Parts: sequence; structure tokens; C-alpha cells
Amino acid sequence: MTKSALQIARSAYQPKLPKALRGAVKVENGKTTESVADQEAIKELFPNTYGMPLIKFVEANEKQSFPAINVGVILSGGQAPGGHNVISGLFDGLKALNSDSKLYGFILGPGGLVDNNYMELTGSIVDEYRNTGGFDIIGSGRTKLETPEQFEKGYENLKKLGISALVIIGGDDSNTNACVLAEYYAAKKYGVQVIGCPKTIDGDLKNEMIETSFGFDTACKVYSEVIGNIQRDCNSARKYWHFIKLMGRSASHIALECALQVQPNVCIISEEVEAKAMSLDDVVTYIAEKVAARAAVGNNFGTVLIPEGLIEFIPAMKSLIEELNDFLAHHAVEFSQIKKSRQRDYIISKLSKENSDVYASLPEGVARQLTLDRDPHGNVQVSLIETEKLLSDMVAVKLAQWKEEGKYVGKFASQHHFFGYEGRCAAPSNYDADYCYSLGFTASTLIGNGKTGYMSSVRNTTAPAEQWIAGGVPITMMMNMERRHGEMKPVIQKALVRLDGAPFKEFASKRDTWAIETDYVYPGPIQYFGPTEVCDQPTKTLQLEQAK
Ligand code: FBP
Repeated sequence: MTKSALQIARSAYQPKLPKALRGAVKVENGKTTESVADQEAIKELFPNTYGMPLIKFVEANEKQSFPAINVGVILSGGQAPGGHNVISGLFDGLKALNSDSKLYGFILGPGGLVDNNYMELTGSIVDEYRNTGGFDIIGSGRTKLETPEQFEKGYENLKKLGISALVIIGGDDSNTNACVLAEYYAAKKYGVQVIGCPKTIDGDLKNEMIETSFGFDTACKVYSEVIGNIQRDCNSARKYWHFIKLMGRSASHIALECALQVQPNVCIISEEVEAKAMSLDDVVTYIAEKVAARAAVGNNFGTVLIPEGLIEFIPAMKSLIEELNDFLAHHAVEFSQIKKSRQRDYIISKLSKENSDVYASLPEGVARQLTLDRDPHGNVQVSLIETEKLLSDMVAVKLAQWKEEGKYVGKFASQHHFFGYEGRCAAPSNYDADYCYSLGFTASTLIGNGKTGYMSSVRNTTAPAEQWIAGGVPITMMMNMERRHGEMKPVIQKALVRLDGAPFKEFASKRDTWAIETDYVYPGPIQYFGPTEVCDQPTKTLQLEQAK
């Protein structure tokens, strides 16, 4: 394999670990836990894994001896920078427990466990992937593990390999599945532990015990670098408005973090749109007003950041999507048999009057995108909806109208971008390299201590790694009941942007100035070597959230 100079230099990087994990470790039990909501329902569904205590690892005087253990690992869902370091931390941690321990990777996500598609991850394989981006060491997939048949097949395959613990590296949905699997194996007394690790660039798997999901740091830095470059181009040519859609699924954490890093002229936050019950026209008017205000002082250029999930947060659209989700979950076959050219009329005829009117008013392309296949977890694939084009087209129409009315004097030309896949496999920043390695190492310590149904947790990460706090959080603690595929299901509660949170408040206090003035910041590329203030800064979101 030919490697770049950076790859070679970077492979020698030794990720930092919390002090407590560097030698002998003991478990300190914290308070027992409850789910965030719907306690009775969750307790009933998870009798073996509900109410377990929080766990913290602290330094011990004497090293315990551990038997050798075989462990399986799965990368689940969208790629996020640092996945390889979770695996290398897990590998090193297992070897530290007992050098005869073995690690197996299931290929292409949870499907690999069911189909018995696996490989042993030896030291030389793991070494090739240390500090690299991507999930290509074993690949990832979105198969949903949910049926007893899948769990049983998985168990058969685990038994054949002598595996007694499984680590699932995934987002909220995958960790929900990890919890259901942990409960199932515990109920059956199969002797297989299941541990989760918080992954997703979206940043929406976080709570009081999980400060951030891994990959968010690196992905936001990559997007901020390119948005910064666009802003410099924009401020040089002074002729385009750039509409930039950013990945992140429902939550606007990525858009908000990038806004804090680059200071764009406009950034829409979906959660605010919902809270203010804004219509699509309100959002368009808001952007058009900023364009007009800049045009009035001769600046016919600017940048607009748009979170990819925006459409789902416009109340009328949200209600439409909910009805569509339920309808398509129950009529998928019937819908697939309708000719493409008739699908729009078919949907219009099936929805409630209110939602049908909204659907009928949408441009053809967006209407079609809303009926495309859901992902295996029942989510609309928002990354396929071209909101950046929809908004800039609608802004252009509004400005043309204002021009006729004499309310706007300027030129409006737009460019469109969508940043998502560009950042998901970048080489992890120092923060993600260290955080992921620590999460993997923590997972091995949870396994060594016989835990199941826990998520690996590493906190206090705005302090130097020395002071990071490693431990475990019962996954049931993060759960509530939500409607999925037309049924109430236990799921990990998604963390959306909080309008009373420090990151949003900081943004809201500055955005009017950024809209009018050209106050762009150009963060430049991630630095892996150099002074700590350049290489080791966590995201602004984390810094603001932790600065209590
Ligand atoms: P996860 O939630 O699995 O981490 O995926 C994150 C994400 O990158 C979203 O931001 C995006 O909407 C989605 O994956 C895209 O999915 P796909 O990779 O299947 O196109």
C-alpha cells in the first residue's frame, strides 16, 4: 500500500490516554440510573440492564490478572473520523488485560455478525490503520440488528469464534440496537457482553455523561476549512452568494459549530426554525432580507449555511414527513408498484387534506425526494434533499419581486455546495485520535470488568488528556419511547441543538453583526504537528458547553 508522507508520519503518533487507564485500574460505582423519560416502559423492556450504576475507572495500586478473552467489534452506520483509533485502543486494551486475547472484526457492519463475515484483527493489521480516517479496516453498514432470529444467528457465530464480548461502534440507532442485544443475551444467559461506543459526525449522541460523539471534531474542522476557503474566494470575487448545505441529519450541531468557526453571513438553525414555527417562506424571507441589506451597502456576495435536516423542522413539513413515514411504512409494496409519473398524484390522494396541500405545493424534485426509500432505521434520507438549491431558488424569486416593488437594488447570483462525505473519513484531529483511542481502551476495561449494556464514556475532554475521566454509562439511561415505522419503540434520545445552550446563545449574540459586516474567519486545514493552540483545540461547541 503506497502511503502519503503525512500518513507515514502520523502512524507514529501515540494517542494520549486518561491517567487512570495508564496502569492498574479499579472500578468505582456511581449512582444507580434511570432512563431520561418513560421509565416504566423502558424498565419493563430491559429488566436485566435497567438501573445499573454509572461507572468510573480510577487508578489502582495492584494490577489484576485477567483471563484471555475473544472480542468482536462492529463499525455501524456512517463513517466518522477516528473509528480506526477506537479499534486500536480496544486492541491495545485487550492485550494489556491479557496478551493472549483476540480481536475479531465483523465485516461491513452489523450484517457481518449475522452472516458470519469476519476477520481476525492482528497487531500488524491494526498497526496499518492507527490514526487514519475511514472505516475501511473492516468496513461499515447500516443493517439494523433487531430481530431474535438475527440475535440467535449472531450468537451462533460468536460461539464458533469463542467470542464473549462484542463492541458496537455506532450512533444513537446502533447503540439502541446494542442495548437491545445486550438485554437479549443477558436474558438468555448466553454469557456475551455488549458494549457501545458513541460515534457520529452529527454530534447528536451526547448527554450529561457523553460529552460528544467522536468524529464531530474532525468533520467540523474539515467543513470549516473549506467554508473558510469559499469565504475568501467569495470576498475576493464579490459576485456570488454561496449556499452551503452541511450534513448532520436532523440536528444542526455541525452547521452551528461551523458558523462559530467561520462567522458566515447567515446560518439557519433547524431547531430555532421549529421553535419559532417558521414556514418555508419565513426562512426564505429571513435570508432574502440579509441579502438585500448587504446589497444596500454594495456587497452582492455572502455565505449561507444550511443544516441538511432543515426541511424536517419546518412544522408543516414535519407533519407531512411524519404522515409520509407512517404511510410508506405500511404501503411500501403498493407504492413501489405505482408508476413514477403517477406517484405524486397517488401520494396527494392518500394524505390528510392539510398534508396533501403542503405536498402538492412542493417543487417536483423535493416532493420526489421525500418519498425516496427510508434508511433501515426509518429516517428520511435528508442528505438527498437539495435544500440549498430550493432555498436559493426561492430567495431569487423573492428578490426579483422586491426589485419590482423597489425594495431591493442589487445583483443576486448563487453557487451551491453540499459538504458531508468530504469530512467523514478525514484523518482524525489530535482530539479525535486521542478521544477515540481512549473510548476503545475504556471499552476493553468495561469488558475486563464483566460489564454489559454500557456505553464507553470519556469526559472532561476540554482539559488535557491526563485529566480525562473514563468510565461507562448504562445505555438504558439514555433511552425514551419514540414512534418509529409507525410503532412506539425504545430508542436513545437524540440530542438536538438547545436554544438555551451556550453555543447557540453565542451564535445568536453575534449573527446580526456577521450578516452585515464581512467578518469571515479562515480556520485553515487541520494541523497534526505544531503548537498545541493550533493542533489540540476542541470544537467551539464543546468549549462553550463545558465552560460552566
Ligand atoms: P450516522 O448517524 O450513522 O453516524 O451517519 C451520519 C451521516 O453522515 C448523516 O450526517 C447523513 O445524513 C447520513 O449519515 C448519510 O448516510 P449515507 O452514508 O448512508 O449516505
